[in-house]
Amino acid sequence: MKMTFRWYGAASDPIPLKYVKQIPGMTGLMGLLDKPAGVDWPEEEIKALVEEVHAAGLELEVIESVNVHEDIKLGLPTRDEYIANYCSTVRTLAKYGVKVIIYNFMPVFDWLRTDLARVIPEDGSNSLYYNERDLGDMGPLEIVRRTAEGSQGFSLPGWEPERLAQLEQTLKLYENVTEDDLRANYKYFLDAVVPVCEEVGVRLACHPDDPAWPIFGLPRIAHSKEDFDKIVALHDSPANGICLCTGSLGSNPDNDIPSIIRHFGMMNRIAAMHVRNIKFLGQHEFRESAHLSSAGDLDMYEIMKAIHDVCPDTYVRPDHGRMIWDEQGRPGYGLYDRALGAAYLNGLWEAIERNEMS
Ligand code: DNO
Repeated sequence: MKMTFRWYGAASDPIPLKYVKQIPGMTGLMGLLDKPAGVDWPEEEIKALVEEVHAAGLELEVIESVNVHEDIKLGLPTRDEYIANYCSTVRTLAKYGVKVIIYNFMPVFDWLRTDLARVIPEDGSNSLYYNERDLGDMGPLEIVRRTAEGSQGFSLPGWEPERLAQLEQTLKLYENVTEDDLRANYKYFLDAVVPVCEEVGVRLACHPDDPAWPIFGLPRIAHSKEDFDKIVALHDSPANGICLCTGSLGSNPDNDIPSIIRHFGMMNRIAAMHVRNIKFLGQHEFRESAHLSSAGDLDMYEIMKAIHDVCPDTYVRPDHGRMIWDEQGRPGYGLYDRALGAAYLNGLWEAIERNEMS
């Protein structure tokens, strides 16, 4: 297992790489260049990023994310140009040592919450929160406005303003797109990109829908074991992998996370893991909790044990922390609670390993 940390680049992330390096057991980053979907990432910028990360004593073997252009998901004629750019970016990233590329295939919205700083009454910290009832009252345009407002001035992953500026138009384009259409467009993308990944030694890692159900009537095809069975079958290759996010899939209590990890790990399809805990508050209502098992509803020991048993060499990152100790930062991506999360997950790992040896 390689413990990693999501980092947004020196221009946009208030957390210096030096601090990341000081978290015990941290080996590297899940890093990115802040580029709109569809762009071919320039080699000189990739090179500069890799050098900066290496200079801090960290690795950059995982990129999160290279986003998929909406025209690819919609299957528009313009998709070929964007797919060619995607393939070119894969090649350049591989040249600089990248091994895994995380992305998602969610139409329009990436992750979605109805409150980015919900106060947790027990201890006064705050975290990301979702309540389907609030969403119903809001509608897509309102949620975009509220999310931008709640972001404290930080760019949010998956919420690029230039893309969301065309929200109404994009939502219209999806009106007649079914889940099967989306899956067919997904296959077209994978059939073009996976062979390039195989050639250069990169694995794609598809992030689940977050939350794990359809929203605003949009087709979503990546939120259960059955969905991912279909995705891995779209193009049969270890390079067509999964970024198994425990909190995203885990937002639906019907998803048994340790068993899903075991299922896809045994198929050699887990390319990366996001590990976090969540607290269920009601039907389609949850908040993100501290990583500790007892702080939420997921069994973090069983999750780490499953990783240990079926994909022990994978990349793991602590996911969305709460905001604690009055930290000001990007919602979900502060330093303190994610550092605590990493320390806790490393502790579980050490205990699991020791136990195996005895
Ligand atoms: C949210 C993240 C996601 C993830 C993308 C991958 O915090 O986990 O935005 O990075 O879905 O493309």
